[in-house]
Amino acid sequence: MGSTLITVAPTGAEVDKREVPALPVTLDELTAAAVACEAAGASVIHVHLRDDEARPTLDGGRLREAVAALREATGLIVQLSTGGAVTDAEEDRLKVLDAAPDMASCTMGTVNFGDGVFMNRWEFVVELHGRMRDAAIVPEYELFDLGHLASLERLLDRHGLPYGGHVHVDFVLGVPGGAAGDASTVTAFAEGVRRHLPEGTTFSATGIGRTTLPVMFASLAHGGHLRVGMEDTVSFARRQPVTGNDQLVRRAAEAAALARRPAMGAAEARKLLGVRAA
Ligand code: KMH
Ligand code: ZN
Repeated sequence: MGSTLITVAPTGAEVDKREVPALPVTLDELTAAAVACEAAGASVIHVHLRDDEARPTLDGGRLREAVAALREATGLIVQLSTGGAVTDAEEDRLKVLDAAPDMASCTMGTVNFGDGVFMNRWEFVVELHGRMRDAAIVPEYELFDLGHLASLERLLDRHGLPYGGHVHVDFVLGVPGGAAGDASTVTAFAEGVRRHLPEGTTFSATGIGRTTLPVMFASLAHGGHLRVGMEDTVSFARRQPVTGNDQLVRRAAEAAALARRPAMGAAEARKLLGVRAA
């Protein structure tokens, strides 16, 4: 049955620190969260940074500093977000790769995103895919809608496999404007992966807000992996705010253990994803 890759997305670009004080926004808070999440069972960290006012930033200096700090403090695979915030320019999103992370996200199409639009033009996606391969960075292809799966099939057909040769995708479900966060949607995505993507493709799934649990259980049922974190979920249960990212990772690790697929360590995750040695 194998084991379960758990990715933690501790911060994101949308949650407001003033409303959610436990959100890690400084480098110290991010590093402390990363250490606790690794101990709880995470092997990958999906990183968005904030500035001194806790607003989302893609500042190159801060990104390099964060990559170095996370590598120093943990053995986690460091995955930088190239999605940023919906207001970020394409050029700034491409420059994220200059911070030389192990992995980076690559969203496979444009999607309505609450009241905003998360823009991912085809030419931009092709550019991101190519630059990641040139820089030996492993992509995590983010799929917010079923059409993104068809776009990924087209991308791989026309432009080849990513660095390392392994394809890993994440279903981001329950975004207002994207695919629903429920078990039947996870099934549709998992079927799509099996039918349309290269053999051996792995997937994780993320459910936004209250969809976190149905998506988690459905992904495990399909042999998938998990992504959790305060980027996506800030309530642990009804009227119970999340106390920290490690609380969400611990719950995911418990669910994975119950499914007889315990959380995998970072060394196994590196091998699975084709990420360079630490
Ligand atoms: N913040 C969203 C607009 C990613 O990190 O690649 C995009 C996002 C996806 O979070
Ligand atoms: Zn993100």
